[in-house]
Amino acid sequence: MATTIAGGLQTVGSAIKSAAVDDKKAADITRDTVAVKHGKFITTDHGVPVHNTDNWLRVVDGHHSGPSLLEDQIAREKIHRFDHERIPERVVHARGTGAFGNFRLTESAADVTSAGVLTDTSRTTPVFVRFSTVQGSRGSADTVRDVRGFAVKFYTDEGNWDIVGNNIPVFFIQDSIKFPDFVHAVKPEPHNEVPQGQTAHNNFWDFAFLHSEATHMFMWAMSDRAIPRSFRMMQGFGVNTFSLVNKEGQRHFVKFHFIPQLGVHSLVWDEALKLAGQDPDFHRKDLMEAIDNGAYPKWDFAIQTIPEERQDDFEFDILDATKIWPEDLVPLRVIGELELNRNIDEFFPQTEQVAFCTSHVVPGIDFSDDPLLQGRNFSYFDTQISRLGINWEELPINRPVCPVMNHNRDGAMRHRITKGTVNYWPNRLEACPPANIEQGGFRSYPQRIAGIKDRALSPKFKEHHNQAQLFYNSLSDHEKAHVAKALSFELDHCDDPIVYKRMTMRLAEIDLPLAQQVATMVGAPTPEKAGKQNHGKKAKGLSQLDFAPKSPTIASRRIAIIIADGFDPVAFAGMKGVITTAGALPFVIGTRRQPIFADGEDTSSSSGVIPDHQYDGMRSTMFDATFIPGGSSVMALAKIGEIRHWIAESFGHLKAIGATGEAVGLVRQVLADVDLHFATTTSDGTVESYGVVTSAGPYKPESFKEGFQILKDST
Ligand code: HDD
Repeated sequence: MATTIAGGLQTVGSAIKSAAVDDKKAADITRDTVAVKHGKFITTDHGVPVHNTDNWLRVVDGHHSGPSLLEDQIAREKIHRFDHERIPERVVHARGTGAFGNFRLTESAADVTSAGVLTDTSRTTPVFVRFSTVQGSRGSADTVRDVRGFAVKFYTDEGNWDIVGNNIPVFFIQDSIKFPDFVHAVKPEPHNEVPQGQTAHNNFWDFAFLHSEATHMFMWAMSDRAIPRSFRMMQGFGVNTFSLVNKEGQRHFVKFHFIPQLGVHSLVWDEALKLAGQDPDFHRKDLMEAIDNGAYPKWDFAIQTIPEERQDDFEFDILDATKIWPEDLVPLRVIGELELNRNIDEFFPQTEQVAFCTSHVVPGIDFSDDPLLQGRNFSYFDTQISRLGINWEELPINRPVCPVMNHNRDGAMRHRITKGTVNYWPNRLEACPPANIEQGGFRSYPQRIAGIKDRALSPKFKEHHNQAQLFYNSLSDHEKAHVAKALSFELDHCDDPIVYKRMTMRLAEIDLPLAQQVATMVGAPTPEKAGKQNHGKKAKGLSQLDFAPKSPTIASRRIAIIIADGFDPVAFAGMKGVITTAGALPFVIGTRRQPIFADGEDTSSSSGVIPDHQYDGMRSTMFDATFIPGGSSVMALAKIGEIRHWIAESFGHLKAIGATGEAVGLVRQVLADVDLHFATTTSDGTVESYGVVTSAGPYKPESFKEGFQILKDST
């Protein structure tokens, strides 16, 4: 916008002598001559300054408002533009949030690829990442139970490379032709467009039963992976099997991984449910707040590779997207780091219009015959055309940073100018020739293939339970308990008995006790015997407990400090200081958003603490922990039901609760039956010991307890 204005000014300015009109000169120039000063005033889209955008042009006589005039090109443009603001939302992954950042290669992978982005450690490659849910519409809530999209656009020197992944390493289906059926089944049902942002309905679970290939994936979707605490604390997976090709032309099959340096953390289900209503934009705000506060989220980038000649060495087909490559069979190799460090400037042009394609690979990276990837490669470009038009790659957010030159022409909204008299190849002028391999031209891997045409998959694709068992067996007890509760919740929302009865039979093929527990909860016949021998195998990297933070921290965690008149200023200042020093974000929650006075302070002065929020505007679910300083304030807090609920709910969500002095008694009172340890603050404000309410539940926020340790050590 500003460049257009400056350009416009340039024209007008040249009529008034100097091209560059600085503010001082501009003051001398009345609005009649140069109507626009460097974009400070509203204009029409055709650049004409507007003096009144609040009234339609109409006939008036000083007493009556007469008819509005069709001639009003300014009002018409404004309404036209409004009427055509919406574009089709994504057919899946409609709800998303994006940010900019960089990818830094830390170890060259030249042994397996020739791609510059994965071999040149001197590079820092700009990226844009969009996180998303799958099922809900563009305006649905962030914290629903769902898979999370994890799409990364690398603007490399050799063109854009898109990894269009999820936070779960496998998928519901093996063959992309099933995708429309899957999406129709998971999305709101055709007769009533219910439910929004949920898989808890007949059609999804009917589909899941009728496609046993979906078993492994729905076990992940029923785990805590599907209710992440933050986009910053979840893994990313390319899911499909791609290929890497090195300079010698050797191929390795590859899977891509993003491992969050903050560790993998989830909400608890009750919290996720409440946040969906209390703060539907929780994850979006969390990412933006962290970046605004300099707590840039980082992920280790890792690859798993299998040399082409070992393709058939596994009990599963390595091209099957419903299967992982267990780490003990195919180790991960960390070769880079992804960091997000810049929030978007405007949502629609960037996050809404960003468009990813699995078919966007750069030389050194290629596809595999993964039947899901093959269909994806067709679908993404196709869907962008209907969403953004054929020239969608000219939009700034989608435009490569390297030169684009070809003989593609025209189409709606084309704005790249390609000068010259030929737009075809070969041509007599040798204009815009292809690049040979040595010049960096992309060459598909010369794979030898043989076989017959048939609608079929290879035999190994027919096994659908081993890895679902491997996943469930590898979970900790409390993660398994959460899976059972999630399945009970989901199937409780299925009112067609055939759906939930058949699903409990499917669960018996994974784990009989799980199936029996869920069947009891949802009123299905209790399965008597396991459908399939459970080999009891486990694997690393499947439980969230395998992903502790690289270095325990409470940085970017949101901590509520609850006060009322008469709070203990030493405890308040002491704890607020160490929380801030540790990089966490303290939010003072008061009984009002007016001055709150410390113990003994003169209430007539205006010196009190101005809280960030008053308690009725917030909920414990929006914070990772709570601290309540002592003081005479506690008597008032003890009488406020919302505050007592805040304490009880925080405990129910297994969160750390800190308290000092009289507040210890309040917390103890509210939570009579648990073991409590509390911070005691000495008179000079140091925290002698620290403490948290530790629930009996296993889900202690280790990183947070460590964080309190940091608070203690840092006082
Ligand atoms: Fe997809 C969007 C991830 C299977 C067809 N998909 C989309 C997005 C993500 C994924 C993260 C949102 C991208 C963004 O933020 O704009 N999709 C996956 C993963 C899959 C997968 C990890 C399984 C491995 N998708 C899949 C299949 C098909 C599609 C099998 C079709 C055959 N996906 C699409 C799409 C979307 C899309 C319809 C809708 C919006 C878009 O492309 O840009 O083309």
